[in-house]
Amino acid sequence: MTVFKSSSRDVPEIPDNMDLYTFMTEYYPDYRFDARGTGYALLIDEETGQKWTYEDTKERVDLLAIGLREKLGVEEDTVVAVFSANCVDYLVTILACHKVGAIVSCANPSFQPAELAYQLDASKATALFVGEEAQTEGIQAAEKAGMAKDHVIVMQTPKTCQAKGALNGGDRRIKDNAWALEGLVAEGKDLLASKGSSMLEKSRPKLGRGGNRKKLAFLSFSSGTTGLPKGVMIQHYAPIANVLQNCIFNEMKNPAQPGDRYEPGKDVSLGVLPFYHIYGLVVSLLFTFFSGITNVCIPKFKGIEAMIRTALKYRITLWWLVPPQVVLLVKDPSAKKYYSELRELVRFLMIGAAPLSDDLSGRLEAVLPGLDWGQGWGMTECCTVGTMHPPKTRAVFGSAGRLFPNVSGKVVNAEGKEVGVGEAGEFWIKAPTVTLGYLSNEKATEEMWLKDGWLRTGDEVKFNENGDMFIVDRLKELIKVKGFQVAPAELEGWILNHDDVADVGVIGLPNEESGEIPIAFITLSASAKESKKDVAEVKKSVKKFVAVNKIRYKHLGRVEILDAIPKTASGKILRKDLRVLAKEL
Ligand code: AYL
Repeated sequence: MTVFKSSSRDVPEIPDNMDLYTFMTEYYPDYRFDARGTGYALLIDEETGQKWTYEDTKERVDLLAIGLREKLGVEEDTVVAVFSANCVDYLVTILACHKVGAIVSCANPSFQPAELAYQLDASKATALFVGEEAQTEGIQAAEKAGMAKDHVIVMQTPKTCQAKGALNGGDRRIKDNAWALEGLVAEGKDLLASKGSSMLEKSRPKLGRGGNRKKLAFLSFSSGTTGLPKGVMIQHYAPIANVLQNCIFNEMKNPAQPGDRYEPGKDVSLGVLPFYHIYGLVVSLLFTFFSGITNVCIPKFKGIEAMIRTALKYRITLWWLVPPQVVLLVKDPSAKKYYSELRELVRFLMIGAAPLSDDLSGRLEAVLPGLDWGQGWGMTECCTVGTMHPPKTRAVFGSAGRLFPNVSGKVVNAEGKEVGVGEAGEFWIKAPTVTLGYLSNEKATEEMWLKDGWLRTGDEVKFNENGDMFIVDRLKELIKVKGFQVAPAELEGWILNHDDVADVGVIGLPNEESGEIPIAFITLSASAKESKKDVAEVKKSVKKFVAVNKIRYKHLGRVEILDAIPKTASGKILRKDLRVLAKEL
């Protein structure tokens, strides 16, 4: 029996008696940089230039919390969805919800209304924050999900609000009776002035007997090993632990002795990964804010050259990317063009969320020699990072890094045997960040969350003698396109609604630019056969059927027609056989 242990020192203390709002604003271990009173911006909006210092952020959180509670009745365990591109108010929104005890469910801001409505339904959200750019879709989805119109809050930028007068006590609502975020902040301000400071403390979240280990902070969606996207129940303790693990693993001793990888108070972070996804949320937003690292919030990835220019403009030292962005980076002439500036500026580039090939790692080193980069592995179900490439060492090609502090791992082979160094099997993880399971889905929860605290990851890995973990394969159904999750079951369920389709199986095939791309195998319906439909037309029509209803990264690369979808006796799709067929066709 081999249990792999972290070689890093443990986090000295992971507080279990506070919610995330309190942790971010009041918890100061000796290795935390104190950004209070420094006057510099911690959050900057790349597009509008809007800046929030630590104090601005805290004040907005406190006022918004009052507005949410008093005007919308958001309270203990209300689920609030956030549907917005990265912006300076993303964190404000989350922490304000936590301050009144609500649970936050973040959604991809490019979702089609039906995709968002699914999440609103599944999470039972009763209020929704929508980014200014996503207003139309957000309001449509809220309607579809039967949400009250005045429970939609539009996150207009303060500049837009100023132009419309909301900041000056003007119209605090916008079209369809939805609130402007700024309007709720203004309501909070008025209430504070008229009723006094009791407004600030009126409803701190009640943690109950389980402390923050049982109190939910987020419902993030993930399909896990099989089936449709499900709400992962993330307790406050999990992101708190992951933020602290990041600090300790990266050797942040104390502000006077900054770690080798991060210099709190000086570093600037690239906020290009979407904050709705667990990687962007915990690492590039919560960890940086906690550590006094300025975050430049980038609402949309506009290509490599634009990203580099932003990095140079704001002196961004810490980069977090997914492999498909690295593919673009190594191919883009601007990487070479700005090499010397980047070499000077970039302190660390972390890559994660999908496989990074040795070939791509080699190309990265060839294009940007001397750059400190490394991989991390993470998973929504274990509230983000489980392994990371350690500081002060050169990246090990192919490795997703070493176990994080307080984390143990097991490798379990196909026969259910725990294996040792050099042998491959499923990665099981035990960590303080392991979440509580899937909302309203005991069966799927029991399959992954084992009784003795281990979480089955569905990833096949092996460890070498130094503790470096290598991802060998993905055992679960999940497809990863540009680092985003695509659940085959979701596409299959949708494609079955197409008149020409009798049965369907979806798999992911490797693709250089996206990592993977979904392809669908279908069988023709009786009516399609009878009418002798042109198969090329059917394939085109199925592709379009997906394209008009699903977010871009779920679109099909190919459609193939079979006589029958290969299945086991119990009706499970044999995806391995489909993969072989995909190569032959
Ligand atoms: P989810 N290499 C290969 N596959 C990976 C890697 C990696 N480095 N990282 C994540 N995956 C796959 O929930 C793997 O199959 O979370 C894993 O089970 O969207 C699945 O993605 C989880 O997908 C960080 C911080 C990565 C966060 C993350 C990713 C969180 C993605 C590294 O440092």
